[in-house]
Amino acid sequence: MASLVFSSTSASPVALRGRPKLAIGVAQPQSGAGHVSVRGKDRKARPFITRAVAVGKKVSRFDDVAMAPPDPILGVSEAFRACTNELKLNLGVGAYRTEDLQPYVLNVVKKAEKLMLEKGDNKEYLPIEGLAAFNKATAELLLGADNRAIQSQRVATVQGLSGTGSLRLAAAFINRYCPNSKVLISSPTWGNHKNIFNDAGVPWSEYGYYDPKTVGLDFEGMIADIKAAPSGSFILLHGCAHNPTGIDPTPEQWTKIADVLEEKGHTPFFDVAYQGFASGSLDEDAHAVRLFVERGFEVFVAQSYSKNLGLYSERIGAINVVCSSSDVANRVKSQLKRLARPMYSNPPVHGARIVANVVGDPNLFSEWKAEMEEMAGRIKSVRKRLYDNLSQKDKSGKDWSFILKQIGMFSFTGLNTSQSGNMTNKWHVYMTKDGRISLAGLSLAKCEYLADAIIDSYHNVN
Ligand code: PLA
Repeated sequence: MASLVFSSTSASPVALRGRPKLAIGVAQPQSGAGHVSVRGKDRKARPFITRAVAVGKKVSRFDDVAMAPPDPILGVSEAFRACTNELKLNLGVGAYRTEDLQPYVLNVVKKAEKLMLEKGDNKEYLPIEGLAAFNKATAELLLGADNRAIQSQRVATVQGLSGTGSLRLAAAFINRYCPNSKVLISSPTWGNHKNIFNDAGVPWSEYGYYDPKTVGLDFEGMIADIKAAPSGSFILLHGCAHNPTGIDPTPEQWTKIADVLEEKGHTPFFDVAYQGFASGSLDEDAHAVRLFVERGFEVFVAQSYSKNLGLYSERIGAINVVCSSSDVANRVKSQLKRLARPMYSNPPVHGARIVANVVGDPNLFSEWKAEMEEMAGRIKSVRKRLYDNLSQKDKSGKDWSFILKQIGMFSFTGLNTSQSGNMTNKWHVYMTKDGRISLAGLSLAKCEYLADAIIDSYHNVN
């Protein structure tokens, strides 16, 4: 089918200023804004042919497609790549860099890949639900191998296209099977959550989370909003290392959150994108999820191996639905598979094999834990250095200690949109407009420069 049409009804081609004349083109419906048959229905054709005649310009049926704005997070990396200033620093996307600011492939990943090559694994399709060894490993990593929900086969696990794809699959499930429920997301949250639920047609609203006055958790607001939500809502919670704030509830606060969810008959929906990356311990970072499972909730959990195994581009993660019985889990899993099949058919195998090999081999597993601690440790040390530099250099008396209290990859600086703009325009520090910086992309050597940029932006820009 022709996607470009040319004037076909005009007697003579119209010359565009300075451009060659257009050829008389492909035959199209002759009646101007006529009718075309689309899947048996008569639909009114767009009047683009008429316009083409009027201006004599080559037109596309996609003329009305507007330019999409750059992605607020991944668009920052594009802008960074285009910048030629040698001082430039990319603190936009949450991607781990070495002290030399180079991407890092974990040694355990290289070892697992070597083993895979030696074994000569084939490239056959995976089942729709993914690699069995991966699904087993990922649920055990999340809940603990001896978890009763796993032992009683109450967990429906489906390999997903990393965290994002797993969240999207769960959102499609909610849309199909809980069509009258809404999802509550924290304010603020990872920017893509809203896109995911919007595209899946799941209504959402926000619950209070961040208190700008204390640069801490607005626990009262959070509880009040969760209480006020219609019973049976899904409450999206960040399992650990809340993005973008870096502020997590304490264990006592998690217990209270669970009380309210129980009272209201809400379903917890965890996004676990940073297990092991927040504290350096896989078990510690799974505390909240395990608490809810232990208390008998049915729980959704999306997992990602982008950060903790550095498998960003392998797109490996999972959606787990902890159900009240193995029978329900079987049915839920069958429907997740049914949703996945027309979307992407079945998931990619490479990352799944890496995870299964690393978790399944005791030596590689302990090596992984050591590497993860090292990565988490490097982030903690730049966090400390940045705080030291800010406190020493800023003579205004401002308290920067909130930076030390935040955990995970990010720091939420409290800089507003124009201050963040100054960071980029004047200092070539690329970051998201919400004031978030990825400490995983910062080196000790660059902390002082960053502190100067923050102090200037904070005090000299409104
Ligand atoms: N959930 C949260 C809370 C995240 O922060 C991210 C990634 C994901 C899910 C999805 O990651 P995945 O699909 O790669 O598994 N957030 C990043 C990258 C690190 C991004 O925006 O895609 C971020 O910079 O916020």
